[in-house]
Amino acid sequence: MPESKRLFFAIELPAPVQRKIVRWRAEHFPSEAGRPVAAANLHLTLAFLGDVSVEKQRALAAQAGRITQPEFTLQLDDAGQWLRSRVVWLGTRQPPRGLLQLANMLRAQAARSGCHQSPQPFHPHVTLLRDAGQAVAIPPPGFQWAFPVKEFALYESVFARGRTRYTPLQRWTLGNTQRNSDEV
Ligand code: 2AM
Repeated sequence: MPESKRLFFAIELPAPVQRKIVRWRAEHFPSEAGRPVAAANLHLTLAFLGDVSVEKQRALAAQAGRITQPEFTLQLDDAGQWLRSRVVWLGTRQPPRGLLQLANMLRAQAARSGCHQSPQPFHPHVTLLRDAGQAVAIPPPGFQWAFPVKEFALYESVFARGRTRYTPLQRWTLGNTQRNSDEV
């Protein structure tokens, strides 16, 4: 069988934001609420690709490299739970246009390359707890953690020894105005 990897495009969270999230989560959710996502695995998915062959990975990476999108600021100021997917998440009340455009482009490229895309609209979120099948009280986020997003990454998801680890394989910089102006 040809080698394939489980891949997705995502935004990395800065380590200080990951630490703040973990502290906030520990203060507000009892351990039985769900399975906490490890700090280093906290991220915001832009497009899920599924199991992808080496050739398709190359093609998707080349297409991602052609995206020219401005940087934007992401503000985590919302939280909720989806009982159907059994997750508790953090999100943003007003997703910046740059975030939506970036996700739409990556999702469209993925669909054109034959990666099945969920028919659900993109709802930017950072999953905090998994297996959260019972409704839990979601405290109003007493925070407004904002950080600049200057790049996005292609991640591999590997499950080994009972743990999932997300590893960035490749990164692309946003706000490549030089390339834009070169094309003019
Ligand atoms: P989740 O956090 O909402 O579960 C790696 O698994 C990332 O890809 C996670 O952020 C996960 O979203 C997302 N993901 C996994 N399976 C997916 C699917 N079938 N459709 C869309 N996103 C998926």
